[in-house]
Amino acid sequence: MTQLKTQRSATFIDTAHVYLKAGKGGNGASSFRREKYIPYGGPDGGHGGKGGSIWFVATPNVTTLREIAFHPHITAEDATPGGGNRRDGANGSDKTLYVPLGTVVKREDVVLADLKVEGQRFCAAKGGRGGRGNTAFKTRFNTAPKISENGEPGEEYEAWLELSVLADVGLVGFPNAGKSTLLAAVSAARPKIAGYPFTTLNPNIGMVTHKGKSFAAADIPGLIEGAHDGKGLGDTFLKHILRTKLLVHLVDPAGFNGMKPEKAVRVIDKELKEYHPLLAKKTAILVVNKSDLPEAEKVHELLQKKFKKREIFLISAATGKGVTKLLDRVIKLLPTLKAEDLYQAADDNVRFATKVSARGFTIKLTDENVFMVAGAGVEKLIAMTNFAQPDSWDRLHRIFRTIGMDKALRKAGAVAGSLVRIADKEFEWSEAPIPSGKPGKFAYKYRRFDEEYGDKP
Ligand SMILES: Nc1nc2c(ncn2[C@@H]2O[C@H](COP(=O)(O)OP(=O)(O)OP(=O)(O)O)[C@@H](O)[C@H]2O)c(=O)[nH]1
Ligand SMILES: [Mg+2]
Repeated sequence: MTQLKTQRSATFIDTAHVYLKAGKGGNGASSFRREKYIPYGGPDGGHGGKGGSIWFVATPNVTTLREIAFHPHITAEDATPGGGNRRDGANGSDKTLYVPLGTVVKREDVVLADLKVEGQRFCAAKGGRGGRGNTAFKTRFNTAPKISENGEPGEEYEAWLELSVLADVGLVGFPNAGKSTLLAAVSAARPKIAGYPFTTLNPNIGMVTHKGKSFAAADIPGLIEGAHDGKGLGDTFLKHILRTKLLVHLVDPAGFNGMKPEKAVRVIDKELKEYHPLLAKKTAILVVNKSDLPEAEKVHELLQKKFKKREIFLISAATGKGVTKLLDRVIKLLPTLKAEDLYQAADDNVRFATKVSARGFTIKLTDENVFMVAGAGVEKLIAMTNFAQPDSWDRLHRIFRTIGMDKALRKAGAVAGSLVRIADKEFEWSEAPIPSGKPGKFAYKYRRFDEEYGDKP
């Protein structure tokens, strides 16, 4: 934690909504060796390169998500296609973005990664694999394949990055209790301090060094009754202290807006608990601040009576009285406490839809009588098929038959002339059987509907 840099009261952008698009794999090539004196040179089409991936790396040198929030379109480089003479395409370069320690990456509310250790890397969007060149499709039966795959598209989605500050100690309390004054007294942070409520609008973090030990303390805006529900500056900042190990709860002996200190303590306790049960479980030290005020001592005694089980300190953040004793206690307590793990990052296998097999697909009939086929596997297959090659069409038909799509379509009511849509491609489904190599077997012919490539010859 000691690597955390002092965060002066800069605007604190703590979420970023980003669009990730990893690089597309390069297309494979279909080519044949053509050389003098070498008749019937075999296929020599190289494979496409691998598309670049997008990585997030945790570093203490960055403290906000500001940069990323301002440049939300994040792409990694596409790969280049393979060529003749077995030349493989070049890989696209990866894109690496540095994020602050404590950054959580989410996709549709699923936590993908929780980056809290320096140097921790997370591949947020995987580049597409390169399409295979026709060398890969050579078999004993087809020594001259005119089939090559297109590159796989890179992973693409919208992600949310969230930063919850990794501080060891969280300063909480009503507005005006002196939280910022205390942070300024014990660290190099220079938060705004003033004699009115809600002076602090954004969290501040400061490194405290005391008797050779260091820890990070976060000062968050004051809480009021109903804060967990969004009152005042509300719950926006409570998440920053979710991961702290220790709470220092500051109490103003003058109370707040006519509320007595004892009630004020209970209100804050309740707000913390309502926001998150974890906050109620954290060790919390009560600190009566402003001991230079005449009523402070009495309030301290009263609270000691009312909250017998709790540790209660009496300090003056302004004069420094009692602060050393408080810090002595904090550095003694910290090593005995641990921060809870808030998130369980999702399994990698759940994340990469590209690992889904082609067999999983659904068929839906739309109002316009189009059979919509959906499924990560079949969509990827379509993206990787080179529709300019008749042999690739045949290969697609064979795969469709193998995975049971013909059967499923017929069962769903498809007849000759029915339209079938998969990803961005539309086909005309024809019952007319065509001979398919092996005698006695029939293939169902999918015909391209649009004009881009013309019909299958
Ligand atoms: N007399 C006295 N005044 C103090 C002491 N500590 C803080 N104050 C004053 O209390 C007022 C509020 O202090 P802040 O540190 O801004 O309080 P805060 O808890 O950060 O308030 P918010 O940011 O609004 O939540 C300021 O006028 C401080 O000068 C203290 O020990 N003694
Ligand atoms: Mg403040």
